[in-house]
Amino acid sequence: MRMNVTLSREDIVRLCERVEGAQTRAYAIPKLTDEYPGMTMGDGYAVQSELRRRFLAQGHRLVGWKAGLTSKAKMQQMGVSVPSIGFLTDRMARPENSAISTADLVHPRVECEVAFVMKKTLRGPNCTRDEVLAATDYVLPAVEVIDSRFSGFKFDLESVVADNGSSARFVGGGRARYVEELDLRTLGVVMEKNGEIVTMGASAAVLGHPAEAIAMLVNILADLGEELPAGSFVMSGGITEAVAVKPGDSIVARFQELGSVSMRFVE
Ligand code: OOG
Ligand code: MG
Repeated sequence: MRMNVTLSREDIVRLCERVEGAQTRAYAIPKLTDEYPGMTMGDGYAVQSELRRRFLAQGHRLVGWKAGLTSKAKMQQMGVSVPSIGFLTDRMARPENSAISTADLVHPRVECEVAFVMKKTLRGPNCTRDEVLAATDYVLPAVEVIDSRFSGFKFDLESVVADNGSSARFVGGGRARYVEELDLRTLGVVMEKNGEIVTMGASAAVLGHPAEAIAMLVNILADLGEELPAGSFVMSGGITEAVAVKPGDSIVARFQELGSVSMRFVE
C-alpha cells in the first residue's frame, strides 16, 4: 500500500490546525471530508503526521502507537472496515486507578485492549505476527479512552486517521506477561461500568490474534517511512465495542491471565 497524498501543504496544515484546536480545547468539529470530499487515507495520515510533528515540537514525548478498528465489533460500531493507526504521547498516559477528567474531552468512550511493549525495533513492509511476537518484551492489559473530535462520534476513515484515530487517553495496568506463557487468541475480557458488565469478548476478535494488529501497524508505519522502536508501548485495538463514559462512572476491565485495569471519571 502506498500513501497517496492529494492535498496541498497549505490544506494539510489548515486541517491539522483544525484538529489540534478541537483536541486541545475539546470541541466537536464536522468531519473533514465534508469540506474535502476527495480526501484520501494518505491525506489523513499526512494530517496526522503534521499533528505528531507539532506535538513533539511542543515537548510532548512519543511513547508508542495504537492500532484501531481491528475488530468486527469496532468496525461495525464505527461503520469503517479498514484498520488504522495513531500515535501515543506521554500526555495521553494516565495511571491505573486514577480519576480521569472529562472536562478536557468531547465525548469519551472506553475500550479493552491488549498492549504490547517492544524489546526490538520492527520495520515493515511484510512484518509478520511471528516477528512481532519475537520482538515483544511483554504484554499487559490496557483501557483506551478514545474521544473522536467529530460531531456525534461520526466519521469516515480519512477523517478519523487525521484525528489520530480518536486517541485521547490510555491506561495500562494489570499484570505484565511474557507472550510465550499465553495463548493470545483466547484471552477473555469483561468490562464493568459501575459494577455491571457492559461488554465482553475474546482477544481473537482482533484480526484473529492481537499480534496480527501490531504487524499491520508496523507495515502502515513503513508506508509512512517510520519504524516501531524498541521500548514502544503499542495497543492492538479494541476487542469489544467502545462504551461511553461520563463523570461519576467507574470502569473495571478484567482480562483473563492479565489481571484488571480500573479507573474512574470525574468532571
Ligand atoms: C477510532 C479508534 C479505534 C480501536 O481500538 O479500534 C480504536 C474510533 O473508534 O473512534 O482505537
Ligand atoms: Mg482503541
